Amino acid sequence: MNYHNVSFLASYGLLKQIPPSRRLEIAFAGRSNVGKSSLINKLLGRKALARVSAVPGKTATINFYDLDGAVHLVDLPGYGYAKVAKSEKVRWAGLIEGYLNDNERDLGLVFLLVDMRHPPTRLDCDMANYLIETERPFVVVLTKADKLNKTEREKRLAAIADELPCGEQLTIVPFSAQTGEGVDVLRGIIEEISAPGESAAPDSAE
Ligand SMILES: Nc1nc2c(ncn2[C@@H]2O[C@H](COP(=O)(O)OP(=O)(O)OP(=O)(O)O)[C@@H](O)[C@H]2O)c(=O)[nH]1
Ligand SMILES: [Mg+2]
Repeated sequence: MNYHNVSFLASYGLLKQIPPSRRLEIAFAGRSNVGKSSLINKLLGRKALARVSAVPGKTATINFYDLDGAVHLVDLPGYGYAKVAKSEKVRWAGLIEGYLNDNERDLGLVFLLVDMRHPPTRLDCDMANYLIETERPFVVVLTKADKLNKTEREKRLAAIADELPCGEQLTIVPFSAQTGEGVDVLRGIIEEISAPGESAAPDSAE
């Protein structure tokens, strides 16, 4: 997989605008400000392909990115941002659920991002439950790992499996968009999904 061959494809604000899948899709879900856009940029080695902001609630659309003509990465709007108008929340929820619920889509995996500094929120657990109920395979990514010291990190890693529904059965990956921790692991997972059985070791994923 060539991680330098990436491009922005399109943004959609309404479910009905989204065309049928043209490639295998991998989606990124998580609460607003958890680091979805930063993770996509880090994964694709680009500073600002996906828009990042200090102000939560920035990704108000579903954004599609092409990775080497092989996979489409799908940046979903963040949930749970209190300061967004109710009508916007309803529109976002419609987008997220409508996308995840569409069985016609070629959705290979969802990365569910959870802020590593805190226990998962109620909405994070609702999302995990939703993915379990709809039988969507997903991997949990613990974001902003650079912000924890060693003790905090170990504490969160020990606790998380008990805090998430079916946590014991989940793959859980610590990640930092700042240090690059976890990038190789996520790339390895993406390779495995896009070419099952042919996956190279994460080291050679460049
Ligand atoms: N220290 C640190 N900060 C991060 C990391 N990832 C994201 N951030 C910061 O967290 C803030 C939100 O990041 P985004 O990537 O925009 O988050 P998002 O999930 O896309 O947010 P929405 O689009 O609002 O849903 C920004 O200020 C980022 O710089 C990380 O791994 N480490
Ligand atoms: Mg975003």
